[in-house]
Amino acid sequence: MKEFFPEVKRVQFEGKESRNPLAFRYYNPEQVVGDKTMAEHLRFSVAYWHAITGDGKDMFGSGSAIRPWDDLKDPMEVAKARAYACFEFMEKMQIQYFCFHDTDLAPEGASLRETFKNIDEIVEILKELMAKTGRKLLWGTSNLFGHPRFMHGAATSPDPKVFAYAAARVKRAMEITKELGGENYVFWGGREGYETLLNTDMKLELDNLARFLHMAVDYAKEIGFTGQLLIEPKPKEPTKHQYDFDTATVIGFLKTYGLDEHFKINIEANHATLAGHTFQHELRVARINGMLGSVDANQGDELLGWDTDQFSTNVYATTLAMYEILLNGGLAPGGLNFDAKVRRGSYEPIDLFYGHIAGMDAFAKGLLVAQRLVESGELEQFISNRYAGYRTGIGAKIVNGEVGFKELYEYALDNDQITLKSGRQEMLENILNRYILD
Ligand code: XUL
Ligand code: CO
Repeated sequence: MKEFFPEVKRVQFEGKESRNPLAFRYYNPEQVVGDKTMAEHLRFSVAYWHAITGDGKDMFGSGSAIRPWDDLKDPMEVAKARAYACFEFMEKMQIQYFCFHDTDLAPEGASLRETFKNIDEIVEILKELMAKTGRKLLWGTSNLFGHPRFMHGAATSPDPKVFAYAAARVKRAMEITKELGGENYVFWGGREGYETLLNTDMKLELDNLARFLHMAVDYAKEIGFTGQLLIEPKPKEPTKHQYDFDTATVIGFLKTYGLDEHFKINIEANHATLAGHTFQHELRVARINGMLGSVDANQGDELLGWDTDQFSTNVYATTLAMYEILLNGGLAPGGLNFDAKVRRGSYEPIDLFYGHIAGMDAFAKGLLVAQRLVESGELEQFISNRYAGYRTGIGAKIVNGEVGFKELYEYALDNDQITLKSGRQEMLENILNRYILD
């Protein structure tokens, strides 16, 4: 078998003194952190669409990437080469999982039947490679946004034929995910949103989106797909307003339509930024609602208002993310999927390695810091003390539902002298820095 990335051998852990840019300085898969190995905590995944299919094209220019299959002309031959290259990449990066959209795997055919045939051919290769290497599928999904047929949405399209077409794609993508032992199935509402309310029946679109997801739940049950179903929130791009705006919006939507017991959330860091939230905020909202399912690990640029999908290098953010993930008891069956692409100027194959190494080390370091933070209990202790008033006296009565406005009115009349306490934000920020820097 052809070696696609001969310039890189297996990327190994060399420790923080290493100056080898093709080594891990923090990610040591077998190292035990708390009750699990790093590999078990982090569950890294390669995003097929960025790492393998992506070619560096953007709104202003064509693909810039040099890839080892560039000499191949036949699109199916390219698709096959990519499948083998993906497994070589995972092997060399020590990454156990991958994720894909149906369309990442193979070119669209002239008909839906032909498209499925193309995809099936690649799925057979993936199956073989998975059996041979022990690599696993974190999640599958269907791309219901790229083709012009989805210009007005998929499940929220005004045209029921598009709704049906989208259903057929999800049906097949879910079957494939099951066939490959996928541990989750993701719904990112690509074009499920609107450009203007002047032409939009918002109520029908939302009702239809819920109908579509109910059908997906029913079908998963019918075929015995037991993986976790996930929704990935995003506030804008490509539509001006996406219905899955952020975690809180998605949870409200799921509850409104009786879907909440069937879905969890796949949180993407850059989507949090676009929604005006921190990554940690989105993780916290999902966690406290028991709905933190998986993570699309990347980061945005704080000076740019669009989805830049960069590799995570911000250790402050990865630390706080891993802190939420540890308090969640982990992510499994979810994981950390690098929904991240190298910059257009980083056009050489080796840049794919540098990108993933940067992200994996940033999360490994974040995990190590977060574990010490959780073990010390320093932050949780502060929070617990801050709310101590709710464990005794009138606070306990409020929490236990023993008082209403009448009783609180009487209480307030006799207790109107209030002594406030500092929130100590700067002290806490410095404590966090101590854990990161020491
Ligand atoms: C788009 C995005 C998608 C989803 C899967 O912003 O994040 O790649 O992760 O469709
Ligand atoms: Co994503």
